[in-house]
Amino acid sequence: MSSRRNFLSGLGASLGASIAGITAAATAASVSKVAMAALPEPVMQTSPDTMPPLVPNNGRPYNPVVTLNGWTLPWRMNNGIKEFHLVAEPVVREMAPGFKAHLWGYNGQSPGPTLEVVEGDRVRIFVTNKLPEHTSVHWHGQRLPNGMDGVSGLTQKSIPPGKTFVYEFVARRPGTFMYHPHADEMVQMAMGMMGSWVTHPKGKHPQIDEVDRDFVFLLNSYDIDPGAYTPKVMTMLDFNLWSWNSRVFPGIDPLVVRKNDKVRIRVGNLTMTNHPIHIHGHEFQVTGTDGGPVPRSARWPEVTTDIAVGQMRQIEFLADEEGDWSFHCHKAHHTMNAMGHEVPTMIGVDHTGVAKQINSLIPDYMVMGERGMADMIEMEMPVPDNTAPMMTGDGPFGSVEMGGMFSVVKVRKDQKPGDYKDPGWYKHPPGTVAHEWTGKVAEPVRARADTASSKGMPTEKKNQPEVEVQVRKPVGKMNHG
Ligand SMILES: [Cu+2]
Repeated sequence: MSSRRNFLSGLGASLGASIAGITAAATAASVSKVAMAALPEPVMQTSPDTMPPLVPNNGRPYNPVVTLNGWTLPWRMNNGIKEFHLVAEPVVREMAPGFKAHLWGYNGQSPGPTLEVVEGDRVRIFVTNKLPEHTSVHWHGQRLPNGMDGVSGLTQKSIPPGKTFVYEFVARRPGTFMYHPHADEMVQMAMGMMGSWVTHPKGKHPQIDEVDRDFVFLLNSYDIDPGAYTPKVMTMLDFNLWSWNSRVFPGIDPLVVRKNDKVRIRVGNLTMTNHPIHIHGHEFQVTGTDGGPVPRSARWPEVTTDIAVGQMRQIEFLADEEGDWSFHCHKAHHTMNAMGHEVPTMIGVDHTGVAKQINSLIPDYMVMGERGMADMIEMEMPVPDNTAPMMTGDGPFGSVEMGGMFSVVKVRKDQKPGDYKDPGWYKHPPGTVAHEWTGKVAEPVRARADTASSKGMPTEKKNQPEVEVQVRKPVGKMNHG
């Protein structure tokens, strides 16, 4: 507690004598009039784990969301206004076990906490800037007075370092939103400044279903060299870490649901490219965007939905198939962690002899990727300290060979109501797992090149060389957008 007071006293004289009266948001009921006149004490989060949903204990009731590897910011009620306190500051974010990044965020983490309110709520948000440069907060997707829109220079002065600004508006429209700076945007978003916002409907809504599980997270990306801690902020497209809420698999928690739960997942994209988000074993519908609920007549089934830059999508499905179902971005290089981009394709190249010769010069030299790249995972290649494994995650059958934007939806029938602890790996019923065929295997019949014309195939085939010639593309910087 004293460290928080010290933190606040560092904000300068403007708070003055009222500091002693500031109380945590959780004990709002006992806060004195003097304290109410000051801004609420900021609530900080030190853990990157998925926090249990924050059940509201005042204001209109709602079914709270689960922020994947994140949390919801507590508020205090002040004369009917919901008051939040965001602190923009440098943070250390554990992106995966053993891999920490020096980012910028809010209230101790990147992304910042989720803000949850109810349609019609009047909301007041204090934003304290502890960054070394100015900032602002834009409330993406909201209906609000123009001067509350958070665009530095256009609708407000930016918030200088050390100062606190206040935003206030009514959350007019229910839905899924996000917040991020609109000041030195490229740098501040590349450093991890963003957060989710959910406005729950104030009662039964014709286009918004009640669900049992309601998840939210943001897609983000970083360019951090192996062994380094700080993102390269000038990177435009060539990012090497593709994350959900600033976590990479296997650091992303599973989405645990009970069999036959109705599940909603809200996803916002604050990277610089699109992400086709894909689920296994179920079909979903896109039930909403950051523009609001999709009319029921305009919904259709999908197993993948593309989320463009700056877009949000709300997907919903009935979790009626038990198992451990992959849930991931379908761009294959977005389910990989930090890798060198200039690795030539070696599949099919015979290195016999070459490696031996090089070994006499460089004893530790080894050839990578002759048979694909899967070998590299289990070889435990030496990597610099503080580097996320390129693709990994141990499953019950071996390495999952995934990193980045990947998680698992765990559907279980024996999970107790209200208990969403990680149940471990799915225990497949006997006879329901793909397995090796041990019977006779027939050799496939193939057309031979010299008999191709007699089988009605194009005659040019005759002139094809026996060995396929590999043409290697020029090696260089490629855009991985
Ligand atoms: Cu992607």
